Parts: sequence; C-alpha cells; structure tokens
Amino acid sequence: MKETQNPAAHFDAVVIGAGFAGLYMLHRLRQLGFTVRVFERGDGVGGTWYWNRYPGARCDTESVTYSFSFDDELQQEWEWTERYAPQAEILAYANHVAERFDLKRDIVFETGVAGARYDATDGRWLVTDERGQTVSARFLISAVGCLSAAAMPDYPGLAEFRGEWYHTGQWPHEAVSFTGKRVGLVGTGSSGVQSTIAIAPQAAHLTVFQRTPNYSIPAWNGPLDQQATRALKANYAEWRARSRYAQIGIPFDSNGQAAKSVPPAEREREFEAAWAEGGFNFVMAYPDLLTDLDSNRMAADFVARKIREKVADPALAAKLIPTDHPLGTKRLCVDTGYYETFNRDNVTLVDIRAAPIERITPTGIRTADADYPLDMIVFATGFDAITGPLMKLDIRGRDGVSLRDKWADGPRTYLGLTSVGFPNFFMITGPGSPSVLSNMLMSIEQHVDFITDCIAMLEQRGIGAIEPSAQAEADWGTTVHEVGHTTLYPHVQSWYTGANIAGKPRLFTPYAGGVGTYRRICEQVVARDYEGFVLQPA
Ligand code: N01
Repeated sequence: MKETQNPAAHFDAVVIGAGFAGLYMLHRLRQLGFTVRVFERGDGVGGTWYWNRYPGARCDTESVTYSFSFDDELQQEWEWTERYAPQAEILAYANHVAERFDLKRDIVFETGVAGARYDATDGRWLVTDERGQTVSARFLISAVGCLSAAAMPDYPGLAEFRGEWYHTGQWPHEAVSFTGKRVGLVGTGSSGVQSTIAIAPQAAHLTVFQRTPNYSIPAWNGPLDQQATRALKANYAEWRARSRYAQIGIPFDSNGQAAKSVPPAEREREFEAAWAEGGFNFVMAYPDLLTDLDSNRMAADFVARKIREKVADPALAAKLIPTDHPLGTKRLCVDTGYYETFNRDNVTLVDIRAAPIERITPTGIRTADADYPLDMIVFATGFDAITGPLMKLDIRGRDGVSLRDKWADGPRTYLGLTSVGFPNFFMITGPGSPSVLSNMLMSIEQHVDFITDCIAMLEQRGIGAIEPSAQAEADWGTTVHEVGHTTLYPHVQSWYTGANIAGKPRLFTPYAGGVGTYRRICEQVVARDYEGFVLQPA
C-alpha cells in the first residue's frame, strides 16, 4: 500500500463501501454531526446489487422484508412491484435511499480502499485509496459486504478463449446478448440457478456445467399482491418489530415440533404447505431441519420427489438431486422454473464431478471426456465469502499488526463487530455476527445502530478509543463455534465454511444462534456498560 505522508483531508469517520450498510452508516453518522467520507469502488451505490446484474438476478428474500425499516415514510412510500424484487428494482431503491437522504455528496465513487493504518500517537486511522491518496479519520467502519469478492476458477486456457466470458458477480453494465449463441454456464448456486432460467430462453444452446447440485425451492414469484401489501404497510411497525427478534430476521410460522417426531401424513401436509408458501419458508417449516440429520433427510426426500416430478428425464432428475449435503446447509436457492428449464431441447446438463473440466480452449470448454464448443462462458462460481472482502484490504491496527496476519487461521472478533488490536474499527455484518444467515437489511440496521450508539457514547464521555478485551474476543469465538456446532452447517463443504476457496481456513464463522438472540446479547452488552470492551481515555 502506497501511502502519502500527509493526509489530504481529515474526517470524523471513514466508511468503506456504499452498499446498503454504507448508506445507512453514513446517514446515522451524519445525525451525530460527523464529517464522513465513504469510499466506493463502483461508480454508483448499491454494493451487491450494483455488481450482480447478471440475467435473472433477484433477491431470495421478499421485497417487503428486504428493505430498510428505519424510516417509516421511506417504507410507506416505496412501492415494490414483485414478491421477490429483481436486481434493477433493488438498485433503483438503493439510489432512491441515497437521494432521499442526500447521501451521495459524501461518497467518492470509483475509488477503492487499498488499506488503512492506525496511528496510535494521535489515535487516528490513515486510510489510503487505490490511487495512493490518504485521508485520516477517528473511526473506520467496514461496510464491504459478505459477498463482494468474486471467486474465479483457475482453469488453464481462459486467456486464449476467443468468445466472451463473464463472472456473475462482476457483470458488465452494457447489455449482453445471448441470442444465437452457444453459452456455457459454470456453477449451480443461487447465481447459476437464476442465470440458467434467464439465459435458456434466449441462447441458441445453454450447457450447464454442474459440479454439485444444490437444493432449490420455488419462489412462486409474481406481481406483489397490492391488497396484502397495503395491509402489511398498515401494520409495518409491528411486522418489523417481530422481524428484529425472529430467527433469521424474517417472521416465519414454524410448526414448533421436531419434524421427525410428527406422524408421516402430518409432516407431508406441513411440507406441502411450506412448499406452497415457497422460498425460505420451506426450511423454517420445522425448527430442527438445520440441526437434526434425520429431520433434514425427510425434508430433503420431499424435495427430491418434487424434482423428479418436474424433470421429464429420470436420469437427468437424478443428476439434479443433491446427495452430498443436508438440505439448506449450502445456501438454499430460490427459483421460478429452474428444474423445468432442463426439459428444454436447448439445455444440456454436464456433470463435471464425473468428468471434470480440464481446461478452457480457444473455442470452448474441455472436460475429461468431451469438448464443448462455446461462444460465451458465464462463471457463476461464487465468492470468497464473509472474510474475503476484508482480507483484500491491508488493514493494520495497533503496532502495525495486520488483520490478514491476525486472521490467518480464521477471523477473531467480538460480536462480529470489532477485533482486538484495531481500536475504533467496526465491521458491519462481519464474521461472528449472524450476517449471511439473516435478512441482511435487518442485520445491517442493527449493526449500524449499535455502532452509532457506541460512538455517541464515546463522544459523550470523551473517550478516545474502544476495542474489545482479549477475553471477550476469545469467549465470543468459543460461543460462535459452539452454537455453530449445534447445527449441520459446519460439516459441509460450502462458502459458509470457506471450503470453496483453496487454502482458506475451514471454519463456520457466522453466529448461528439467531438474529433475535444476537440482538439481545448486544443489548445486554450495552446495558452492562459495554461489557467486554476496553475504553481508553482520550
Ligand atoms: O455462489 P455459490 P453464488 N469449477 O458459491 C461452482 C447469494 N446470492 O454466486 O458447490 C466448477 O453458491 C460451485 O460448485 P461446488 C446467496 O447467499 C443470492 O451462486 O463448489 N464449479 C457452485 O455450484 C448465495 O448463496 C442470490 O461444487 C465451480 C457454484 O459454482 C451466494 O450469494 C442470488 C468451481 C458457486 O455457487 C453465492 O451464490 C445470487 C469450479 N472451479 C447469490 N468453483 C439471491 O438472492 C465453484 N463452482 C437469489
């Protein structure tokens, strides 16, 4: 990191990223009367929804839920058009929020942060952007998101490929045409599932290269029921209050019993009802589906039957049914017409577990047993998740210790918000918080409110710096580990456990105890006068 000697400007706070987390953080810091600079590498706001503009991209959380709750006028005035909002609409919403609260004037666009260094002599962060310019700030807040570091496979030969190629997480802003093209798509997670559905009707031929099938639950997406939305909006405050303490930040009706303990006919009815509701309702049907292998197997068998009903060719259906992981332990996909897409004449599924991709050739993809001529390759190969975006930055705390070194064997945080040795540094939805297991907008609001209250407290008391105690951080690490291991998640190779990235420590880092429990823990920390934190006088 090249750093200029003298900061070009001084701020009370620097925020990294202008996605939903960065936008709300800026809004709240302004309310404290702070001067703030937000650095954003894109040329617009929206974060995830700015970058992931691949065909068919939409949210897997319902639009009335996946939206800010901090301002009633905002939530009342914004009209969503579909049950699950498409990417363009969410991006328009992010822009609406930025404009409504006049946020853009404090954001510098097309300016990524290279790194930041804590200067203990005057207790300030020196933040250097990718162009080498440095500014200083008392507080440094990461709003980099959990899924913003795209992961590309390292197959040889890509540089020689003569067609077009794209990664779903870095999709171009210009229109991409599939018409008349032979398109190859690598990856069958949420991005791959959505892209498959959207590309198949446009392309001459779509070849889907699948390493691991994932479970996908129908979204039953469609125009939003305006009457139901009006009723919800009339009661929005109560709905949001329930969301804040719900397991994943979305109030679901759960049966309350162990799935395996109920009679088969009743369980089948319950699964059918949850299937008809769609999306994450399915995995929330019984509270033990993500903690008990037997109950999970019953839900998985139900979904396998549904897949067989949808796919005309039984051999093809068998290839699409996951066998290597319990349902929901890799992030569930939510679709409208995914399995049915494989009934089309112009769609082929290639099992690259059986015959792996060997290389990209100038004209397509070569697997162990065939050559596939292609005009375009779409990589829906996911992200270096959760810690990846933070580890890309060169963040150095007290005594020059780097976050990368400190976290070499896995992230260490207190509440997913702070880390020992990094005074006045906060992370929004960091590792050790519910983050990716939750409705992100709810978690973002909770984190930003916690950070804002904490900073206001420091100001009121004239305290110079805050960081967690080593004990609090170690104890929280133990809690995250123990709670995680009451679930089925840690035993699976997924981006949740870092298994998708070569060399990454295999750890399940989100806090799995639920959004409500986590919120209560944070409230208790504050009620006990920031228990677990060390406050240093100015
Ligand atoms: O990424 P993924 P994603 N060769 O990691 C395969 C959110 N999201 O971008 O399972 C061949 O899930 C990989 O195979 P395997 C959501 O949280 C939300 O789809 O490792 N294949 C897998 O099939 C989601 O979970 C929405 O064997 C390779 C796929 O690529 C998260 O983002 C929409 C490979 C990657 O799947 C990430 O989703 C989109 C290789 N070298 C995303 N490397 C919604 O809201 C990887 N794969 C709906």
